[in-house]
Amino acid sequence: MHIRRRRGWEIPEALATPEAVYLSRRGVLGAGAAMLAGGVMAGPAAAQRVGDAADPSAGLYPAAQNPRYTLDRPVTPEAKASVVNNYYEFSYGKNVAPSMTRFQRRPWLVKIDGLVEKPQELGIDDLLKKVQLEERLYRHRCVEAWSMAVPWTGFAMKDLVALANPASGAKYVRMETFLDPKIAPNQKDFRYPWPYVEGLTLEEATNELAFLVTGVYGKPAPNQFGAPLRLVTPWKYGFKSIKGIVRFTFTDKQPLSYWEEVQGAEYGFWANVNPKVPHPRWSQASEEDITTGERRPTLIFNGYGAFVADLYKGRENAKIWF
Ligand SMILES: Nc1nc2c(c(=O)[nH]1)N[C@H]1C(S)=C(S)[C@@H](COP(=O)(O)O)O[C@H]1N2
Ligand SMILES: [Mo]
Repeated sequence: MHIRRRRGWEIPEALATPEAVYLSRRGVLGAGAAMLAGGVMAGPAAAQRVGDAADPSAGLYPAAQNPRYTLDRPVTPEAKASVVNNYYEFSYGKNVAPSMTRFQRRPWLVKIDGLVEKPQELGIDDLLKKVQLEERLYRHRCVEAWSMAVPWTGFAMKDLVALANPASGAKYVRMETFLDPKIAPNQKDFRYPWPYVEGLTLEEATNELAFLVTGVYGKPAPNQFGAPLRLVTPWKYGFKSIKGIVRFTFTDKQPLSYWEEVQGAEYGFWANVNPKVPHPRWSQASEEDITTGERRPTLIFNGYGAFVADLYKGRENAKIWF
């Protein structure tokens, strides 16, 4: 006999009202983006060094939405999500964009090395030609106990893993953010171990949820979201979702991640969302919606257990929760 249980991604999307507003705006955004792309094409020099306003990949947006990933809450308005960010290289506060004036998203080289068939280095626009962009609506839960819901655009991380062709000994992917203190002022702050580093097991990296993000809200991601390439792992706390990635290293050793190095007693490698395991200094039982201020109960694996719980079978009592 079948007992049909609702799974995380089957939560009715009808609850997501502002999303309808956002979707109806997409047509307009798309047209604007196409015009920008035209402007960039007109001047080859401009296409090499671009900031927030123009992006040579703008013509790839908006990408089709994958209906498999639905929300149980409204999409966070872009105006809000754009001013509540974490990007320590630029600011220890939440409004990061004003500190990113020197950041340039092109040229942007991505290195793939370590235990791979053949190390490669490719420009972000060449990488974009090898993958299929899609839009996904994901919940986003910061370890600081706030949350939002974001329409990300990107590609499945398993496609990058396939491109890398890791050797049989590879067990982890280590990711690194760019390092340039002239551009990111806080990288001069020697209290912190720059560059930002994160890591996933190969099983996690090839799980369908692991998403490499290039855009948000139907257009190339504004700088503060981690343009031109960042990770999103929605079942983990937000600090796992490393921004401004320039390097993927396949390795047999568990990477030491940035926050683990800063404060290992409070932040670990796994960082799976669990309402029952408090941070040493605060509860994780509930979270605050950054738009409405409403508190809602936090869900185990941030509500994505149907996708990822199997990855951790038999390890529920291990340190996989921080
Ligand atoms: N390179 C880098 N990546 C980073 C961070 C950072 O400070 N530097 N902050 C992390 C944290 S704590 C969170 S919650 C998310 C925030 O992503 P958002 O600004 O898109 O909401 O980015 C993560 N990625
Ligand atoms: Mo975070």
